[in-house]
Amino acid sequence: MDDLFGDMTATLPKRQELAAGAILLRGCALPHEGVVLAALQDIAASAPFRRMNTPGGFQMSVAMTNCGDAGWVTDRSGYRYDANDPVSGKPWPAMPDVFRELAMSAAREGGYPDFVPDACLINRYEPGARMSLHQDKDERNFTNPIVSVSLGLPATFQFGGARRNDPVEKIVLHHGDVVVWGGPSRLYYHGILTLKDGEHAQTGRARFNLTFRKAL
Ligand code: MD3
Ligand code: FE
Repeated sequence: MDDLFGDMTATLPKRQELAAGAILLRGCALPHEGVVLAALQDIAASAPFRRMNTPGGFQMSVAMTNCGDAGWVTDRSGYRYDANDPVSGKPWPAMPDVFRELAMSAAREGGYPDFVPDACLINRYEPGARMSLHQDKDERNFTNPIVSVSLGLPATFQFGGARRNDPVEKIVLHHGDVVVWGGPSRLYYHGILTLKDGEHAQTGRARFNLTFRKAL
């Protein structure tokens, strides 16, 4: 193993099973924060963050963009993956190698050696933004995990079970934390509580979350 991330298995990050098949890798992205944030800036320069509208007609408080072969979008007609950015009409920016490598390395760590993401949804939370309890089910094959990378301000993440009314647990996700959501947890309800104000040395008054998916 001689790739950039090969040493990640040597320096095993602290791992914690949050739920069946959900593995938290604390600080897993910290060695790569610089290159990841630089790549994120490049993506946002060609596909700017925007607050999308839900099918129900509400504007999301979280601003989003995407990279990869497909990007998650929502508007009055529904939720879906699209190869093109609806704002520019052009394909989403390519997924940077450092993104794919980070996601694959974490997935391997979490027990998914075959995971190859084709989509990365990038969420930007400013103070006051939140994401209400939902399931991620717009992807074609739920045997693939989702890998999430948190950067910047901390946020309280909320996750329940397979049913909306299942009891929820809360956990604070910090800069550099990575979670692999596979197995039963893949379809668990989850959300992010209202982001508190703060200042982060790398991201300022914001939290970014990257979710790597196999959408197609
Ligand atoms: C559990 N994002 O983009 S990341 C989302 O922090 C989303 O921006 C949140 O929920 C965020 O859909 C949560 C953690 C996460 C991501 C995907 C999951 C948890 C998940 C998919 C299934 C189960
Ligand atoms: Fe989600």
